[in-house]
Amino acid sequence: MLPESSHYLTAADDAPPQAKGLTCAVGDIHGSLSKLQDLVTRCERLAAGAPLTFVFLGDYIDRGADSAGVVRYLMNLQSRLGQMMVALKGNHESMALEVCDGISPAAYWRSQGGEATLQSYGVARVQDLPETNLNWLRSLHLSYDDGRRFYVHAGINPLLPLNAQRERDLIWIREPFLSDHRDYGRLIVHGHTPLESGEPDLRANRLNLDTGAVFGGPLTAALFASGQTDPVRFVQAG
Ligand SMILES: [Mn+2]
Repeated sequence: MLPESSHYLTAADDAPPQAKGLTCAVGDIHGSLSKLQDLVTRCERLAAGAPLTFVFLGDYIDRGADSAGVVRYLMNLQSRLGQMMVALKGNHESMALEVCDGISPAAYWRSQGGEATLQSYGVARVQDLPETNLNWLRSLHLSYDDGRRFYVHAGINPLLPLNAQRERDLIWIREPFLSDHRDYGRLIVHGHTPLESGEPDLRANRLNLDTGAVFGGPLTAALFASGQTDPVRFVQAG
């Protein structure tokens, strides 16, 4: 057990190079293609040519109408942006891959929105998704640290250091993370737990960007500048 004082990373510990320019973090999409296109366009317009890194927080598929379109759009964006785009893995991508690999039965995932994903691809089984799409889903990252903020799908386990987190917590956790008030040395930027208000939830130690785009809310992005930790503004679509 580490002493409390060294429990979390501080800005000086293993700090990666600070992201230059702007960073745009995008909450849970769940097949909401038109909101995604609209949001990306707005963020690029706001950046006005300054270097802009996109960080997508996961849950691209399931529940919504066009998961196939969302995955294709993000794959194309990745081709265009290269290292200026980071795509994280959500629990819905994880569930789909576990079904694909025979680790989990299909029934639970299908009942959690997977059925809509299969329909959008026009296939009966997740194994029949295009190989390029499955490979892209497998390539997703679990977290991204820009030196001021730690980006994940769901949150972190407050009892573990940021560099020793477990996959299951990063993509599934709600409590005790959501009620934890400790300073982790980074602002935790996450989604996964929809906010009925339709507004992002900025706390001292975390920022939730899941404004329930697939449940009728907007899709939300936070725009960060390199010189400060809290977002400089929010951008919403839909
Ligand atoms: Mn989720």
